[in-house]
Amino acid sequence: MNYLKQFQHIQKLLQSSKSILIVQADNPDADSLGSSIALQDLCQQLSISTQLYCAISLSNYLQYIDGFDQVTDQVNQNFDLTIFVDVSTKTLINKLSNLPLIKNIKQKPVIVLDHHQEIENPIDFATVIINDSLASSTGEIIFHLTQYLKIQLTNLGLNAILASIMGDTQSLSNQLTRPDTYRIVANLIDQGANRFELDKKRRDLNTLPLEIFHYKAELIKRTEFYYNNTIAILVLRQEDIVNYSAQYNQMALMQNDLLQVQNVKVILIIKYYQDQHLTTGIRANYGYPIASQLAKHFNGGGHQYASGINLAKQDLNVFKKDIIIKANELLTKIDQ
Ligand SMILES: [Mn+2]
Repeated sequence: MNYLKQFQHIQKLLQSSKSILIVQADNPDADSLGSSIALQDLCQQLSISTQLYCAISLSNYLQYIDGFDQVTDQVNQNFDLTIFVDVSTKTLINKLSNLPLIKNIKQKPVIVLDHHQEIENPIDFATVIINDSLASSTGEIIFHLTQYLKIQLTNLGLNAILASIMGDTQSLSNQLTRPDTYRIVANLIDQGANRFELDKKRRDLNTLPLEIFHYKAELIKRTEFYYNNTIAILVLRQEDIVNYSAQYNQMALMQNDLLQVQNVKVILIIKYYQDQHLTTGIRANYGYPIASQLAKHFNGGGHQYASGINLAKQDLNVFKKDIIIKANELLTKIDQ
């Protein structure tokens, strides 16, 4: 995708801004965090002040990314431009949509930078949108923006983009990784990013407490398999979320192992909250790119191999039955 027109527009918007609000969606991850920090670094070079906002508090597993502490859910309303990173659907800014802050955001220019494939309920109040599903990550788009603006990021910003790319490509191993992704990573490292250090920090942070190791055994036992073991499904309840989610992200804990189980093609990790709201993380194995389609069927979104759903007021058993049937339908289509 050629971003020239959008970049020209973004450049103009940046030139007329003194203070920018950078917003992550309700599903913050390494990409949205890395993108926010990189944009903050970019803005600093332009003497623009920034506030990094996320309505949801970031999971501790993201602490390996320097700049983690910059993100807050308390902002002052004194900004003149908003940039949404790694999101282009209103469904994933649900929390923000119910706050007075959204009114202020809508009265001023809005930039959306994203790379998600299936978009339901798009952010319709944006001034400029870049949504490139060929980009490995939003961080990659921001890398191109820095090149276009001829801005030299500091090592903090360079490492943040690297964290974005590594996060969304699972360390350059999944289908989002293209030749260009390697070139960008090489370029970042040339400029001073340090992959070894970033990886080490992430591994050190993600060492398993013994309690989590034992909890993992419990989750393995609780995982159900359907349709000749092609679909693995795990339901997490309020107590799982309260007792463990902040300490260790269950998807990160389980996904690699579940995707390695013989015959498994898609995994579904459902978080069912006390108020009957639920989220579902979907991951698919290579050759079965159904994740975004499956999520879309339930008003969610994402990529071919990784996506998510976020729904209010659901009957768990009905939802579970529906999603298993729909997943099987999509898998069967591929195998026909
Ligand atoms: Mn992303």
